[in-house]
Amino acid sequence: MADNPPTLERSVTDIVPVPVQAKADPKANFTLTANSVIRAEHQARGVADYLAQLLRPATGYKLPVVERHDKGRPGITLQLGDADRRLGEEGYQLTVKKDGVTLWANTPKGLFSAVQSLRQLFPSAINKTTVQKQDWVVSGGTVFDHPRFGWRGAMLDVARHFFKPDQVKRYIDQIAQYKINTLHLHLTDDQGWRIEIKSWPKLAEIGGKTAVGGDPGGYYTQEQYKDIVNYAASRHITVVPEVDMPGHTNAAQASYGELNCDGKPVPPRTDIEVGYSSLCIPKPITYKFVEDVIRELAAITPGPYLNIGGDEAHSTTPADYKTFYDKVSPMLSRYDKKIMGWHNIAVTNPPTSAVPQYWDPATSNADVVAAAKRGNKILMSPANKAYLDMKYNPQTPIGLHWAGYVEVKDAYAWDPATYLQGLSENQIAGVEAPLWTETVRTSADIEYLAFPRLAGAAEIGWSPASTHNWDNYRARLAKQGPIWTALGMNFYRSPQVDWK
Ligand code: TNX
Repeated sequence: MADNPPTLERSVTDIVPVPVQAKADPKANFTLTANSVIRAEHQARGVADYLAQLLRPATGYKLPVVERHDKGRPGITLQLGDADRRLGEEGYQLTVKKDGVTLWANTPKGLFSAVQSLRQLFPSAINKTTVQKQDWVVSGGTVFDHPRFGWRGAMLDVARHFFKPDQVKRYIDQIAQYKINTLHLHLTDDQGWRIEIKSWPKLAEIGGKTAVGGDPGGYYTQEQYKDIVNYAASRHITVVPEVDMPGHTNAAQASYGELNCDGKPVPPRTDIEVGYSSLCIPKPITYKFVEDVIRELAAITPGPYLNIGGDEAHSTTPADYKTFYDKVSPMLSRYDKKIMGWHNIAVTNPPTSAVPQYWDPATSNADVVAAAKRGNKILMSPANKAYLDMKYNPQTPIGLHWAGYVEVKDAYAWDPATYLQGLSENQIAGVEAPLWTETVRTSADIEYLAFPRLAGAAEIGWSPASTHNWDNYRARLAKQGPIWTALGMNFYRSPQVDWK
């Protein structure tokens, strides 16, 4: 071994999202070898197996998961419980020393966060799926880390374009790297209905057939949806399903004539207009339909929230909008779920457990501030900062630009706690980065728009405001590029970042 420690690709101070505290120690680098083990007690076994699965393909090592007190061989120890209280549920401590790595957290979720940080301390080639002949040196040092906000989300619109379960899982794995803990699935819209509802089978059979521009549609059976939810849970990600209403409902209205005031099904639509559709507010069957959907969706969704839409209901009068939610909002608690919805629902005086998601670029909104004063926590997704479907610049081949061009710096340079006038940090649930898919057709398209901007949203949601610094961020972001390349991911090589 050489006297000088090797220069590694990243150190603990390069982690994205940047940790609360990190201290690099190049003399404490650890080398993973064919002899290494992963030590974990029973309840940390799931995270240990996940870590082993991440490290085995590229190293070709066995990396057996053994009992925590099995001290025979060097390796990575997952220590669960009795960690610093400031770490909360999702925080962790990470120590890399010459003789081993220790991850310590109060919960398996915290250990999972630690694993995501640890991955970044390995050479990027650790992410390849075939055996690489090289040394596996982990950057030495210590990390003490916990999130600023509890809700750090990504949304995928599977309605405008349909993405198969494997594509959704691929995205889940990608967002998990940045400690995103919520996946909001936009399951229904004018152009497609993507979830099997057994009591209304034509929603999927007819409404599932279409997609934007005449592209192939599709839908998830309830079994497939549950499988996605379980996969997300294995990555400590909670799924929030959205059924958009009372607008954005053309696919449902094309499937069932009874959902229209005139009793006739509307023609399916595959263009990208918004604001023309509405459920028929006076008809009782509308509420039978909504309740059936909520009941079935609640039964297959273990997470606490269902998203009941509420955006751009331009064809529903304000009075009808209020009538609609007065009937629909109480349904959620009947099925033991809390409401998530677009911020427009703030005018309907939802229960304080509801989370309105703020999407407007405007920096003031009296209705949302009033909801926050009543006790609702607000999820921040201002379109000019957080929307992953906005083009980066006029040359970006896919994406929209109604909220402006959103370069990597724009997506990073904002503070969720101060963005909306009149709100303060404790009124914010967190940050979500939505990806609408009018122009997005493939996984490569998803990745091109989400990366690098999703990493920025994740850092804003996780890291302390005091760490916010563009120059520091862009230098760390540059070092994520080789990881994405090793993972076979597409990403936008923004000229704002000096990619290695
Ligand atoms: C607005 S903002 C929408 C979506 C579109 C998106 C495109 C909001 C809650 N709704 O229907 O897909 O813009 O960027």
